[in-house]
Amino acid sequence: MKLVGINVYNVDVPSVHQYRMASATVTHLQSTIVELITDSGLVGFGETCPAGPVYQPQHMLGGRAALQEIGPSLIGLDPRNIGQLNRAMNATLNGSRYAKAAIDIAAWDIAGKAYNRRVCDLIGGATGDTIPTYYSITTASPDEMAREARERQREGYERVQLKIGGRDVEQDIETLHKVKEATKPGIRIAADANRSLTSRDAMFLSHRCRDISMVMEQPCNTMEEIAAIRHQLCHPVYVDELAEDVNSVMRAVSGGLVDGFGLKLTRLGGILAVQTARDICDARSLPHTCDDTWGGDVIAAACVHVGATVAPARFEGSWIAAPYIRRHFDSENHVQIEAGRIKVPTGPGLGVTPDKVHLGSPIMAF
Ligand code: 0XW
Ligand code: MG
Repeated sequence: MKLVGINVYNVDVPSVHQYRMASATVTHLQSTIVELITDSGLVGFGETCPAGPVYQPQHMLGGRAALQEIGPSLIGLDPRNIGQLNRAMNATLNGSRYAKAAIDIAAWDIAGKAYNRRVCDLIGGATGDTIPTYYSITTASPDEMAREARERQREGYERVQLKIGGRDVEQDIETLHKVKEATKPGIRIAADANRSLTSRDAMFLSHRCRDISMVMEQPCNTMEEIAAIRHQLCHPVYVDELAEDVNSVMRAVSGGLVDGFGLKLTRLGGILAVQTARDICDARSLPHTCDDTWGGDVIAAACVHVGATVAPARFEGSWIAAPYIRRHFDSENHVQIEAGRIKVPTGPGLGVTPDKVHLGSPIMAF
């Protein structure tokens, strides 16, 4: 089987309402969908959708420029040989893993269809028919955030992530206490500062919330700041934005700098790379999520397939953007949440196919 063409599409992703984090606010984004076309008639889809240009260094136009650079070098390769495909991408362009990830995901989709297996079956096997997700509560007043946490727990979510930072730390401390009061025991809480806290405020917050069982996600901007205060905090520390690739995951783990991760598929480089990170976490009993920054059904399906292969005891869930955006790309088999869980797609490959009407004409073709 050979790749005979690649189409790249722009798909609008309007938000239900503003999603506010300390580092950035997400409203209307444009996702990038990649379609790999083979001489066998099989096609595969991948997606990459950075959460705006500020959340992390990756951004929409950068991803498209990288695809322009990589695309032509892949024609003629067998997309089922995903190792070779990744090596070819790396030989053509240094970095830009988030663009390469869209190709990698589309290649897994083709491999699954070619072998008549779901992606999760090719990468370790699924732990069940559904997997947990978590709800990410956007920055708002302490009362609003507590009310939202209570509602989501009622709906069935077992984990909430609260966006903190970017404001007076007293408000975040009040929020976390109110969330604890408003929810029943059993809910897992992540306080995600998205890089924004000073080491001073991270320490104030952790000490004033010491009775709250929660994890502190990406409290500060750099690994050095996190390392400096880590042992003065009362809470486990998870790294998200700084888990940039397999090597940074290895460095954080071997340096004893983290208690868990928010693993993002496209940031790490796709399904091949995130599997390695999953296995490193497994070897050190480190909990982690398997999600991405934003996007539609294609990237959501990829996250769910990888999430379905993580040991349940260490799995913190796959976050997907579905509750925050206005449209599904696949009107028939879209990825959706019910009572805090997501059904693992059942069709071969990713098990989702974006509707032609949403794709329009390609913005790039090779
Ligand atoms: C909750 N997320 C997965 C969605 C946004 O991209 C932010 C992100 C996070 O955990 O930082
Ligand atoms: Mg995070």
